Amino acid sequence: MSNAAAVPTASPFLAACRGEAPSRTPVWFMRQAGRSLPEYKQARAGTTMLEACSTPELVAEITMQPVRRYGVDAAIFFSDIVVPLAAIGVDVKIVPGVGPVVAEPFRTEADVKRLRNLDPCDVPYITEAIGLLVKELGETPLIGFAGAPFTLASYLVEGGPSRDHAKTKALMKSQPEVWHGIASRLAAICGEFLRVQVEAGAQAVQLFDSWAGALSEADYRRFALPHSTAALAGVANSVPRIHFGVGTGHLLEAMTETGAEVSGVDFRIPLDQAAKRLPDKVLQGNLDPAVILADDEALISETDAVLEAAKGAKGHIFNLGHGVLPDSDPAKLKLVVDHVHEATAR
Ligand code: 1CP
Repeated sequence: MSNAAAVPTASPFLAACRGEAPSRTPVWFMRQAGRSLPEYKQARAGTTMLEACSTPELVAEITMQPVRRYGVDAAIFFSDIVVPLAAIGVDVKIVPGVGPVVAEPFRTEADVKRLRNLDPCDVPYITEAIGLLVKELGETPLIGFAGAPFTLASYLVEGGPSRDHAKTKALMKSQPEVWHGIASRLAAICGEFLRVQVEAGAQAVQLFDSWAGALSEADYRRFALPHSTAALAGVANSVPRIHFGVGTGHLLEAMTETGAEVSGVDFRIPLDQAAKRLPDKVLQGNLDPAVILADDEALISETDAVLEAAKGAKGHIFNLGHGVLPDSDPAKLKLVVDHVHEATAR
């Protein structure tokens, strides 16, 4: 059963995802919900991140905030990559200013069994929040998301955020069967988490493999790619799938082997180069998020440079090359949205 059929192709975002010609270049921003918006800080006051993620009215409100303020062409569901892990009973907290912290890291054969499958009944608040959003969003599509198995596993194995992912890599090399046990269970959890969101009405999904760039191509192919492919298979032939990683210039081609329709490109690879390497893919990206902090003249010229570089691509969804930085001025993000829309209206 696909929800995509009911969606008007008038959506520039969905048209671009499908490789059709949109009425203008669509734009949305990774991490557009939360972070820099004053109305977000107000809505979140006194609530922990995971409490907020399991409160449907709050999730719907925070998801809507950037849509109202910026007029972006898609909403991204307000949640976090660790929400499905918390939902199956993993003791994970999101510590302000740090990120996800896991009380008992996963490093042994016995730990593999601590990862049970996700059941839709574990996340009723996701279905409920998306139900509220689909009504409120009208024509604007909602993007559901999940963390890719490698990125999620890195939090589980390290116990929290890590620069070098050393314990994760050591586990892969010394106990590959434990690694594949953890990653394959995570793939099933991610796939189900994406499926629940699509069933509830999400019209596209993004798989965030934020830290995959830490792997060599050979290690990516052996330890991460099969699990990301399995996660994305859960929603194949239903909605467009976007696949994104940071510092993954050396993995661009390998990452397309997951089958995702859209390749997210970070700000380190010019889109014209990405287009030559991936002629069959719609590209998403890739303004450096730091440029949002530059003056208006630089911001507009860098935005134009991204639009120009994307001209050779099969299709283009304008975005940042990674998430909105916390110090970003909302007025600058609005300026970018308006400029992309005006410059590309057909
Ligand atoms: O637009 C949005 O903000 C949508 C919601 C969203 C998304 C898509 C959040 C809310 N998190 C994410 C994805 C996410 N979470 C990723 C992938 C995207 C990326 O690379 O930016 C990752 C790696 C995480 C893990 C995570 N959760 C971190 C990063 C820690 C690290 O390793 O450096 C952090 C800081 C969080 C907490 C979090 N998630 C989201 C918010 C608004 C917050 C801050 C919570 C707070 O203020 O307490």
